[in-house]
Amino acid sequence: MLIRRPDDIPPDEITPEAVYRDRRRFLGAAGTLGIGLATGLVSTNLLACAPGEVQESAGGEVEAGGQPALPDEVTPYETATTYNNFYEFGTDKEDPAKNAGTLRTRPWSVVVEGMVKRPATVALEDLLKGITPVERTYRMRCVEAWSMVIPWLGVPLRDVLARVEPLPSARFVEFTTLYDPKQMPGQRGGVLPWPYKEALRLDEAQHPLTLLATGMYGKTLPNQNGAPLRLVVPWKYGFKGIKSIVRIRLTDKQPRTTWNDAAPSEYGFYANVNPAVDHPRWSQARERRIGEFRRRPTLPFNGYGEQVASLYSGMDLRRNY
Ligand SMILES: Nc1nc2c(c(=O)[nH]1)N[C@H]1C(S)=C(S)[C@@H](COP(=O)(O)O)O[C@H]1N2
Ligand SMILES: [Mo]
Repeated sequence: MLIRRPDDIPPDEITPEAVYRDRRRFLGAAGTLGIGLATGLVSTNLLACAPGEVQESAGGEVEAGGQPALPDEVTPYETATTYNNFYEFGTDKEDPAKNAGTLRTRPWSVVVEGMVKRPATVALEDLLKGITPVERTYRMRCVEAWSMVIPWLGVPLRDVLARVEPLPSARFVEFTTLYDPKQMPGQRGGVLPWPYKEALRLDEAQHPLTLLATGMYGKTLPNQNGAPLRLVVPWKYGFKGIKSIVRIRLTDKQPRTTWNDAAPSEYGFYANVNPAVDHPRWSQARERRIGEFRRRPTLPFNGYGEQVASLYSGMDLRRNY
């Protein structure tokens, strides 16, 4: 059964009619000015998180006319499944859709280990059995300054954690992607240290917005999107959303994470979406919603601040980026 919770993008925010009319008018205006398209093309060339030349559009942006938040429309399925970051299958956006067919997602087992009362190696179905699935439509903001809106299917990570019972000493949760260069050709090269790893603080992992996704758009997760199990943390940059998870480990020490290891000055552990903290090589103030021509302002915590900002009270979010 699909349940919509209030922490989704509220349906009236997905396409409020008045704003939608406004937006069409606005897009029309941008087109007439002939600058929206140029901005879009520049953003399309953003290289993935890897070191490389990233160009900021040169003064071609139009402000949102004082409108605080633009409407969110669900990104077309075709787009969300053909424009991907999944370096295990190549570094170009179209590579995962072309190459991820070699990933065998069944059978799939997950190791849950470390500081838990009930460590286990279980078939994915058993890990999730009995947990009420949810459907949540979330904005997804890549650190490369593009974004989408994706309806996920999955379970709250907190429900899975409750099942394995974290010990009182546990403070972090680490996730690991499958390592198998036969199935994942990108792992034969050294573009990243393999296997891909990510981690959350335990309270972030237990936040009700945090999902383990098994599907999107009402269907099973396509391989290129991280089948059969991927993390979704909507207030953080997309690279925290680790794909094809085989291991979940609870620990008392902050785990190392792949992008932070690869480029510590560019990608932090927290990676909360923050328009006020630029990436060293580009601005994070705006983003290109895939399918739109002009950039829109990036929202603090990707628009989920009301729900999650309290997790970070008292923390310096410039230092803990
Ligand atoms: N294992 C693994 N997980 C990963 C990545 C990756 O390269 N390998 N890329 C990350 C990045 S940078 C982003 S933006 C999202 C992209 O998810 P999507 O392709 O489903 O949109 O996946 C994240 N998870
Ligand atoms: Mo990303």
